[in-house]
Amino acid sequence: MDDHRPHHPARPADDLVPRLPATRRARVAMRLLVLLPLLGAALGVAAGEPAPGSNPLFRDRFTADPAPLVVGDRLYLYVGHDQARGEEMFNMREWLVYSTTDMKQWTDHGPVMKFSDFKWAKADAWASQAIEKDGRFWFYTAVEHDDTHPGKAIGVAVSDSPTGPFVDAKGSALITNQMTPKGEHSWEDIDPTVFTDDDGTTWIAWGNRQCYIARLKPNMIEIDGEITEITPPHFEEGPWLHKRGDIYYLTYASLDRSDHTDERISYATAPSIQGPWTYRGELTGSGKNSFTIHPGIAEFKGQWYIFLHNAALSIGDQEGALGRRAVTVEYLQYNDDGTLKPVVQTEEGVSVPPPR
Ligand code: FUB
Repeated sequence: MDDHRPHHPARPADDLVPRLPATRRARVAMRLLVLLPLLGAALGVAAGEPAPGSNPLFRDRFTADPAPLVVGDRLYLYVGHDQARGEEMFNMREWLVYSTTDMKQWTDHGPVMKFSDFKWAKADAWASQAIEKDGRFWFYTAVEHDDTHPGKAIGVAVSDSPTGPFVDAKGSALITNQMTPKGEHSWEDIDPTVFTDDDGTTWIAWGNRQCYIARLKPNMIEIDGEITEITPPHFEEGPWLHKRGDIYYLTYASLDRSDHTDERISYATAPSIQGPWTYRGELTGSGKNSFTIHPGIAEFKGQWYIFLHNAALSIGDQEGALGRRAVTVEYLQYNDDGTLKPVVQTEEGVSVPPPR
């Protein structure tokens, strides 16, 4: 995939003065080393501090599965809290939310809910998404159901505020593994994405290996009618529904097992939420050091963004890993025909202007 970024501000000082004699280059490089911190200070960036808006977004905790929600002039970002230690695979017990008004400075609102707030769930605060409807906030979550309905399940919680706290809105799972008998594995029913169409109908899509979609009733806590399978090519998990203009987008974590071993992001488009969906290919490469990757898309103040995660962050003696990920953000740009421009995952993130 081509890097369509016009420049790379993190070039080493040596590259900036390649044609000067060695002693002169050393002197110029020394001056740059002295001047760069002063320039940073003038721009309000402390020495050694990443520029606001650069990746990963949060560096004091491991975060994964980003899900943005715009409310008024603020963008809220719901994430899973990765707490795996050592060789542990996943250890996710709660969801966190952060918010921003400028995509550079973030406010940490802390945990909004734990998996244990669903009395019928026994583990795993996995990928989730919040949506606003009729002035309330509905949080659709992936968790592990207790032994009455073995396997992963989808719950729905509600709050009067985007920062929670969220409480179980139904008292039982919205979707259980038993409702989608095709899948042969127990984690088929994960990663809900919710989307309200122009006619006011809210849809929920989800899945692992199989991707499903269904209408929600206006009460937001019941499926309305049939569950339909819409699995696009190489679908693995993490679907995200959005619409721009007349085009519907289904963006997801894909795994082309003939070609690579870590997930990438791919997408499909459709003229209607009910399809037909046309596969449009890969949008990103893999997340650094990470088997998983997960898309969350939003338009905010006239600019489109895609949130992702990788495993490039270390905190203390804990290095990035499958269960220690870090959320990132990149600009999302469209071609004139509505297809998406390839997204390159960068350290600069949105600390630099969008590519032209
Ligand atoms: O974070 C746990 C699981 O890993 C999510 O539900 C998947 O999307 C993958 O990111």
